[in-house]
Formats: sequence, structure tokens, C-alpha cells
Amino acid sequence: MAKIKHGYLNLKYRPKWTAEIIATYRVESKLPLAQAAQKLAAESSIGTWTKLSTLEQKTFNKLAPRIFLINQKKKIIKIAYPLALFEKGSIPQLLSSLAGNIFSMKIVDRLRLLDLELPDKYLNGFMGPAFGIPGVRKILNIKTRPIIGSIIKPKVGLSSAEQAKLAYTIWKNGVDLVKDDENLTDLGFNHFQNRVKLVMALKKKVEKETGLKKIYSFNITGLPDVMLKRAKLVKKLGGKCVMADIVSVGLDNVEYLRKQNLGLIIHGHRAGHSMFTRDKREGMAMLVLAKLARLAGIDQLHTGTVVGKMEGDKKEVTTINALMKEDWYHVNFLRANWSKIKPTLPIASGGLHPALVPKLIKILGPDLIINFGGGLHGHPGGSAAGARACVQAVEATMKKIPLKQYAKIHPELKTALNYWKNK
Ligand code: CAP
Ligand code: MG
Repeated sequence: MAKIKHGYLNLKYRPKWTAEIIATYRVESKLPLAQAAQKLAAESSIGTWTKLSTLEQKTFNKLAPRIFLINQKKKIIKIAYPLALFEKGSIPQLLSSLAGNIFSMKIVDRLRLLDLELPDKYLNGFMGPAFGIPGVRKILNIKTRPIIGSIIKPKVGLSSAEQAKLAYTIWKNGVDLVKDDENLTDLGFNHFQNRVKLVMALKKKVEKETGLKKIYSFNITGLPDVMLKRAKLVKKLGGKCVMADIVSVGLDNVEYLRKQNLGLIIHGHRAGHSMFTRDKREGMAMLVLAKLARLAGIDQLHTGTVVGKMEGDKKEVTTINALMKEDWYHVNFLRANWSKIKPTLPIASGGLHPALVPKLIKILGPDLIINFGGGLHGHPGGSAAGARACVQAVEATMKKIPLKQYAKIHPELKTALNYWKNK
């Protein structure tokens, strides 16, 4: 049997940042961390549970990953994997390696993939977003302020005609981007094709009346052939943006859609991500999902609000959205430079209403989409008043005027502040 001289552990090893993928894991195991790390490194690359007669030293030297950091206190390990282990441009293959079998191993009690650092050589195999932050802002002609978005509510239940009419109303009252909710696709009472036709007609009308550009994000979530058909229909009817539920459809389908080069903004909804991102000891960090989404071609991605109804603390969301130095390593994320991959626009959504806007912008900055669902359509004065209140809240914040002061001459904002004062 061929004898392999070296293990995977080498704490003196200096990773080749330009030719290796660095994975950071948090590991809970009954085994000593270094031992568990060796087994994880093997299973995620070239090895298995036993020595192999088929594995030559030559192959090992060329392809074996190196565990170069072990932090006992934080239970963190870092492994450098040679690029030769990875197929160019394939998120599925990357996931099968670094987020695959190792999660099922009995030797680990809990495992979490915290980060993936990908060299330019690997990144170059992907197209990334077609528009990214500058592209989306250019289409809307909005330079620096937050883009004001709204999800039609109820999530599902309105007809295509009602949906289109509502979109028109809130566009007319200052909203920039209107979107379908994550579970509205092609339903008996609201067919996709009909929705696109009716919405597009009213989008044209409102753009003409206001002289402003508007976006509608159509939810094309479905099987790959169906998604493509829907995206092509949106394109044909003059639409600019489609939405995919990235966890439900899979990042491979997002990549596939991006590769069609349809010239459409791809909006990424992350419904379901918490199944594997929420527990801080298990699964995958949202940061990794955000990186992969950007790689796959998502132009604008839901990343959390900190202040709203969804889970996601300040450190996590700001790390994903913006450039930030962690206490012990640098992270890449949506707005930062990342080889030739364009930056992705973060979307704050979930439980937002006008009163939360100053705090939200203070934490996340103005370079984002702020989405209001219930916090717009739940306004006591109806959706038109709700839209005005949301716009007024953003305006006031950007002018650095306290909301209460702005509300004195903006009745819709005043009503919203009173109505949601305890939320
Ligand atoms: C928001 C929303 C979004 C969530 C997604 C919803 O509506 O439409 O899907 O924000 O969460 O259905 O909850 P509301 P995240 O404004 O009425 O809350 O952005 O964190 O992925
Ligand atoms: Mg939703």
C-alpha cells in the first residue's frame, strides 16, 4: 500500500491566496480539534475514512488541502484547498466539496461554514451580476439615496389587475421599485403572464406621467425551464427585473439564468435561508450565501434589516453589506471590490415602517433598497398614503431632519409615526 507521509495539518503553512480556496469552519467535536480537522479536510477533498492503496504520494502532494490555522478557543479552523480540486464556474461542485459530506460525519457534533475566500482565478469563472449597484442605480437614475421598494401585500390573494393597479398607485406616490412576494408565482387567481402584461402597461403609464424610471421585480421562481420562459416573457414585454427565491430554486439555477445574458436585473429573495444560516453553531453563515449569490449573478439581495421583524444582528448584516474588518480576519461581501465581479445591492426588508428608517440608515447606510410591505400597505390611510409616508421618512432622514419635525408638515408621515409608535 502506498504510504502517505504527510497529513493535512500544517500550522506553519502560508496559504497561497491567489491559487487556493480558503474555507473557515467552526467545529464542535468530541475529538481533539486538530484530529477532527484532519478528517474534515480529507473528506472534503481527496480522502476518506481509511488509508487508500489508490492514493499516490504524488497526488497527495498536489491536491491535499492544508489546515493552516486552529483556534481552540473559538473552535475555528482554516483550510487552504488547491484550486485544482474545483471545477471552474460551478457553485454545485464547490458546495459538494466544501459544504457536502462533512456535514453528515459522525465525528462532528456541529459544523458551520463561516467563510469562503475565493481567489481571482476562481472568481473569473463566474459572470457575477450583470448590473450590480451602479447598473441598478443608473436604470432608476438615483445616485445616492436609498431606493424605495415595496412588496405588494397581501403576499398572495390579489388578482393580476389588482396587483398592477396597486403597483401603479404606489409608484405614483414615490415608490421606485415594486415587487412580487416570494410565494407569488403563477397562481389560479393571479397568472404570471397576465400580471406581467398588466403591470408593464401601468409601468409605462406611470413613467410617462412622472418622468421617472420605475422597476417591477417579477417573481419567476420555478423549475429552470419555467423560470427561463418567464424571464424571457418579462424581457419581451419590456421589463427590467426578475426575482428568484435563491434557496428554493438553487444557486445553480441562478447561475444558469445569469448565463442566458437576458439583460435583466436579478433580484435575490432568500426565503428559507434560516434553515441553515440561523443557528450560529451549524450550517452556513449568511455571509457565505451572500458571496455565492453575488458570484451566481444576483444584482440585489435580501440581507436583513437589524431593526425589523427578521433575524440577523448588526454585526452579521453590516458584515454582509459593507466593508468591515472582523476582529481576526478580513471579509469580502456585497459592496466591496471583488475581482471583476460587480457589487450587489443589499436589500433591507421585513417589518419595516417609516419610524424605523433613521435607525436603519444609520446602521446600514444609504446604499441599499429599503422595502416596505406591511409598513406601507398597512397605513391607516391606505397604500397611497403609506407610500408617501415611506418616501417622506427617507427624505427626512437624508436631509437629516428628525421625523417628528418633518411630520409636522407631512400628514402621512405623522399618521404612520402615531400608528406604529409601539412597533
Ligand atoms: C417583507 C417580506 C420579505 C421579508 C424577507 C415578507 O414584508 O415580504 O419577504 O422581508 O426577509 O414577506 O416578510 P413586510 P429578508 O415588509 O410586510 O415585513 O429580507 O430578511 O430575507
Ligand atoms: Mg416576502
